[in-house]
Amino acid sequence: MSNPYLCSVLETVKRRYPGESEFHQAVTEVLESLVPVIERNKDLQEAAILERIVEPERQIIFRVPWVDDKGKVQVNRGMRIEYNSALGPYKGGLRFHPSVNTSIIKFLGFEQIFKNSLTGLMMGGGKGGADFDPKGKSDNEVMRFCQSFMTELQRHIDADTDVPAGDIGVGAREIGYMFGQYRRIRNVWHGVLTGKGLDYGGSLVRTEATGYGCVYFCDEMLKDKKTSFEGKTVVISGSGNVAIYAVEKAQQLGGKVVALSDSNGYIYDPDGIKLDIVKRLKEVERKRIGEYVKEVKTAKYTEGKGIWTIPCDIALPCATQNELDGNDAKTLVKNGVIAVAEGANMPSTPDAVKVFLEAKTSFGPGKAANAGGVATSGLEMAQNSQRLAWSFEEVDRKLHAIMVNIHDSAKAAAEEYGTPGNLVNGANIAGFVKVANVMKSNGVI
Ligand code: NDP
Ligand code: 2IT
Repeated sequence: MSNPYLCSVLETVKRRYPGESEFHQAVTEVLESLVPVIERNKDLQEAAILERIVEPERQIIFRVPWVDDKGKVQVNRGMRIEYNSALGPYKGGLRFHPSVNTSIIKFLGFEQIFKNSLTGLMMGGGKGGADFDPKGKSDNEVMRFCQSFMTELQRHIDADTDVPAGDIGVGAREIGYMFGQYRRIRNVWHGVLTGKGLDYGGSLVRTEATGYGCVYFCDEMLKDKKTSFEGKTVVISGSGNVAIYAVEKAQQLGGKVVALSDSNGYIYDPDGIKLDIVKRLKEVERKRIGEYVKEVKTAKYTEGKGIWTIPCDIALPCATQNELDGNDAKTLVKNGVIAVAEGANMPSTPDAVKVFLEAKTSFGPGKAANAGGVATSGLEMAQNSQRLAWSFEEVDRKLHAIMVNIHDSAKAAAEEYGTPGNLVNGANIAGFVKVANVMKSNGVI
């Protein structure tokens, strides 16, 4: 990085949080994008905006004890990083996955600040989770875990303070159990979580929102290239919430989705993925994606990594961080990929991002391309405050408008600051400027 001030901010982060590689990666990318902003606006340095924005406002780490079905006491580690509340209540998901640690939750919370700012809604940034693995647990075990987790978390959150939602390993079932426990302990009924069931305050389109939003964003990038999803071959990684609804919208727009994956392997269906089968396997039966080939004989399952070797026009990484590296990116480019939009958070490594940008592949970074989920959470909060529920069409129309707006503001910021077409810089800058302005107006806090 060329700017000594930004270098010193990054050094402080690394010294204060040694070994937190995902967190360092996310901060480095944002700071690199901000070089021209800092050089043009000296007042940001005087107000120490960067030193303040990289340090979370509050970090809560807690023990989560629970009893499994065999009567054995289990202990997990829960956390919530309340990162930045300049634009509104802390907002961001909860991740339940054995890999969860402070580096991963801080990287996600940091990204969330800029993502939420890009939505144009009034939401600060936060993230939380636990190193709990819902896989293979009974519903009762998941319920007891969620109740124990919320018994501690409830003292830190509120509808106007911090509003968690889902992420990896946290879907409608987990949100339901956590909402129930919150209501029981606090004796209030309000929209303290988003992603709720439709019969208790959830919003239509929230389930679909991240996947749909990612495809809407990608469609805007394709329009800039005077093309569309129609007739394109699409590869989507993951087979969870984001991936499933990215498939649905890509298919609605005329794309042919040929592959999906999970952490064990990937399926390839040259005739196009049959989404009704995937939804049943994943959403109802909670099975592995490999089971698909038992029902669709023309499809093939391959153990391990390798989904990015499948030739495609459009790639949508929708699984997890750093799932697509420099070599994968080179393979995709060699095979003629024209657009990559990140449904997951930080799925492309820095090397991969470099390859895409150099090859002039249209590249939509996660904090812009996957903002549809949190944006629709913002719409859920608005409906809860009004005590009203909007129609599917109305929420979808608002989501679409937000995604178009995010694309256009990232594109405009990239141009304004001298890197036209670079939506990584554009998203980081457009997201940052709003938060920085509020932090300046609100004084040193
Ligand atoms: P789900 O838990 O529904 O699905 C996650 C999917 O990713 C599964 O197919 C899972 O496979 C796969 N996956 C998870 N970890 C790994 C890993 N280490 N290696 C390979 N595959 C892995 O989560 P979501 O679909 O909600 O989340 C997917 C991504 O989207 C995450 O990066 C999340 O942060 C991001 N995101 C989610 C939003 C939302 O609204 N849900 C909003 C914005 C971003 P397996 O079953 O084998 O673990
Ligand atoms: O990464 C994300 O934006 C999410 N997991 C969704 C957060 C939210 O509050 O809906």
